Amino acid sequence: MSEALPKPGATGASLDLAPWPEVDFGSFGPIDVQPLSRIQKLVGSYLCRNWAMIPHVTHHDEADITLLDTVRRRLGADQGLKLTPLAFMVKAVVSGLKLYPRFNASIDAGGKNLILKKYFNIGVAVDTPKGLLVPVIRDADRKSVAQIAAEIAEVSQQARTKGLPMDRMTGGCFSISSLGSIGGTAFTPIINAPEVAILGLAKAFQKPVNVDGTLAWRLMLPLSLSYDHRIINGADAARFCVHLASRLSDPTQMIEAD
Ligand code: CAO
Repeated sequence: MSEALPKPGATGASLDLAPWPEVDFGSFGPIDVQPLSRIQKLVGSYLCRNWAMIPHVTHHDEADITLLDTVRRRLGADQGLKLTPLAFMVKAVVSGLKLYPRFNASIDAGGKNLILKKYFNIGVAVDTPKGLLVPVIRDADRKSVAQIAAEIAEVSQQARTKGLPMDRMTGGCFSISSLGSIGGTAFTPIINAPEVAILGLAKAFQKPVNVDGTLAWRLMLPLSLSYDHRIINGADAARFCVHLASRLSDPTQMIEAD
């Protein structure tokens, strides 16, 4: 059987979808109509494209952040800054991208080449009243955990109050979406094309874990890694998450490396 080779990233394949259902909702009961914001419409079209065109798989794991939680609270108090697990996670992800370069790659628009990036720009999803924005922390490999925390606080505040210019949201290599301050045990984040993976963080929780033969209560952070299965295989996704968990279990190493 001979089949023409598809062009994965070419121009946006036609999906031949059924039309969106047209329903007269008002005929069933009272309703309000709210126009979608410009950001919601724009982000919505990107999400639909990414969900339809990228073969997503989501790998779930947990990281023991018991020590990290103590260290971040002590360091935050000493330095007078808000240090959440997210800033440490940005550093752990950079380390993962260095070890597994296919996570820091993109398929080019023609679908013929894999571009491997040697810079480390990490997108962080921010929930704003007008919709989802993803500012990028540039050169995260050259910033300390404290600098990253300060930048996340500054840029998320700006995103929520004034919005962000395009140049703060471009050039990302890998994104992180943290719902940990709200709740949840796991979710399926949608990859931010042309990136090839995104990490979701749900709410850390206490759990009895076997530590050297003894059951101990540990603070566990749920990780949900969605990856583009054209570029990354499941074994590498599992290794990537194990690496993240290993980095997070030793937070002082991350701080000392700064
Ligand atoms: N588990 C438990 N607690 C967590 C946590 C986790 N995974 N992550 C953060 N927290 C805690 C923080 O430590 C902080 O508590 P303390 O003050 O006691 O330390 C509290 O939750 C609030 O954190 P925060 O949300 O202000 O800060 P952050 O760095 O974790 O996140 C930001 C910043 C901008 C990413 C976040 O505010 C946000 O907008 N998240 C939503 C992202 C989103 O919408 N994603 C979905 C995209 S798809 O629709």
